[in-house]
Amino acid sequence: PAPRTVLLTGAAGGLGTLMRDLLPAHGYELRLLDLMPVEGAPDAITADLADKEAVREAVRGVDAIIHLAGISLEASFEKILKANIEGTYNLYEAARAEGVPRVVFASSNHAVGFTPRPGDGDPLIPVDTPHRPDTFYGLSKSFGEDLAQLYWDKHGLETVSVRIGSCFPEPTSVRMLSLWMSPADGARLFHAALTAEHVGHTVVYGSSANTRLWWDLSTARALGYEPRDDSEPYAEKLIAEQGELDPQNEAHANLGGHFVNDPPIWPY
Ligand code: NAI
Ligand code: 15L
Repeated sequence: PAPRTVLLTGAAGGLGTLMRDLLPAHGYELRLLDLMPVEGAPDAITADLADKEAVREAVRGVDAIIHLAGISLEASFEKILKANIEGTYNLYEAARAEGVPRVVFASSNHAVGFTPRPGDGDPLIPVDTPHRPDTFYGLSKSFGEDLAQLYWDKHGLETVSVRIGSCFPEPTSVRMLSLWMSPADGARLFHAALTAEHVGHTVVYGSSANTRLWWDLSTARALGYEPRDDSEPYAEKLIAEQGELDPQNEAHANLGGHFVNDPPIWPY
């Protein structure tokens, strides 16, 4: 049967807030978890992924988990270790112990951020390109994908790892013209990842059907994902404001953009 009750971790964050609005229309009842209180949701679970007991209780009885919680930008290794590496381990261990059959894991383009972006006429980046994290943050997403593979091979717990590009209401940079995932397409992709049969551990890229796409959406489409949006209507204005990407600039030459140079910037 299609999953109905879904635990959404990171529900107070930017993407979590967008998905809280959009996923119920696809037929889901959401159970919410975050370190921070979730505005307008008094029933949300306020817990740290470090709290194994709370995480175990939070996953009990759900049909699937969308795992968004964690540090979403570069930070010190110690902070990334706690929130993203140990936190994701705690979540998978709880899911295994409670028999939750599937996780949709918010991986990131930054797991492969040092991959050169394709130029005109070059092939799109495939999902089996080697991990080339651009930050400790990206490294934690590489780890999460490997953890998902381990829990599939060893325990039969399925995951769709979605290497999200940039999911915001609108693209705000020239780079995002290639990586943008509209919130509505994001909800469509999560829905496909929750309902496709026999996914084992599947890695997909997460974006809309952008004219300037850099990566291959075929594994996402194979789940039943049919993107409807394209960033192209934003192109003229963004290029007029910011100029075309400069291949001589390292922050423009790779998939991960400025993350290849970013110092730890996480505020807490
Ligand atoms: P965000 O930073 O707005 O939200 C993350 C949420 O996780 C926050 O509400 C935070 O309180 C919570 N959190 C952090 N540490 C926690 C812990 N130890 N225990 C419980 N909750 C914790 O990030 P955003 O943009 O909403 O991203 C959500 C997920 O998607 C993140 O895992 C991010 O890495 C990933 N992602 C997002 C992209 C995007 O375009 N928004 C692109 C690629 C990946
Ligand atoms: C990410 O992984 C971040 O979580 C998000 O805030 C954006 O910076 C996005 O990548 C991006 O590369 O645009």
